[in-house]
Amino acid sequence: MPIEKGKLIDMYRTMIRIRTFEERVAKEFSAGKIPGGAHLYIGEEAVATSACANLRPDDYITSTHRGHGHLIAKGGKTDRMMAELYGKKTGYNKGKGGSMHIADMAIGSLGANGIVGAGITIAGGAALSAQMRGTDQIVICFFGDGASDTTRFHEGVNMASHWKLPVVYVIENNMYAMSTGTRNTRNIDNLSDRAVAYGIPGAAIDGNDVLAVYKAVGEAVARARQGEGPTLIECKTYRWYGHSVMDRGTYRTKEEIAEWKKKDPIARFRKKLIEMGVLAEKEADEINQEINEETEKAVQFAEESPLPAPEEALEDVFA
Ligand SMILES: Cc1ncc(C[n+]2csc(CCOP(=O)(O)OP(=O)(O)O)c2C)c(N)n1
Ligand SMILES: [Mg+2]
Repeated sequence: MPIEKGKLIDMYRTMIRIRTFEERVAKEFSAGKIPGGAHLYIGEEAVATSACANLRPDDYITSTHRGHGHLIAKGGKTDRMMAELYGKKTGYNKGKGGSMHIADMAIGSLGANGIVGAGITIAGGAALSAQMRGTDQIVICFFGDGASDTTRFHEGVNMASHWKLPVVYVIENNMYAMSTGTRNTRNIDNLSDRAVAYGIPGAAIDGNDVLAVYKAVGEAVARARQGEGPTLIECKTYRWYGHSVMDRGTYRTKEEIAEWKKKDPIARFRKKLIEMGVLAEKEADEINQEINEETEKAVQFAEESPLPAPEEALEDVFA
């Protein structure tokens, strides 16, 4: 089914929003404004954007340590995100969580997570809850190539398969887990082949192709919603920058990075939308401008917001 024009433009806007937000995060981190750190998603924007474009507001996502893109794609607000990264009281976690802990139950975002692979079992729990409550909500579970080697992957996918839970597993294979290259640590070309072991469908796709991701995830979402169980989709992509903003990236060659930048998901989608007659160059530039202004406002909001008070430190904790 063709995707309507407004939706295509929204997807383009979301990708620009993710990239612009993160470019600013990198800049403000270098300026000493953001404590802790952050893991940038730049280069992988097509995955979260097109996957989430298949969801309803009441569906869920689970995210990772590299979570800004997922949250933005599910409808997260960049001003509250930026405030959280700045450690300000107006942030998503009242300034007490930072980049790796942002969650927003109101939009079904069950949280970024510093524990690699932890979202896989959380997704299973959320999907089981939807199944038991008899809703047709589904969960998209994002995780990396590295996470696909953890026990949580094997336990979580097996159980979800057996119980036919409404989950779509999206592996973001960005070719590295910290400094470990995917190709140096596995004997299979496609991580999605692991689906066979759990008796569910699996597919490996070009994760920098917006429309390919949209279609593959769309089919898996429909399957999950109809009660037919999970699917494993591997999106092959690349992170343009270091593992985190503190990584100098000495384990990759300049040539490899340049090669992947030629496959820039945003530039490709922009070209495609212009060819399809969905956007004119000028309209695409206007979207960039609009998002630049929005991001500037988000930074201003973070700058001007107060820090949490010391006596609030023990609020919102379990013990
Ligand atoms: C359980 C656990 N083991 C190890 C780490 C340290 N660690 C943080 S990110 C990461 C690599 C994750 O790689 P991948 O799943 O491919 O995600 P990517 O960073 O590439 O998006 C590791 C090993 C951790 N945070 N949690
Ligand atoms: Mg990875």
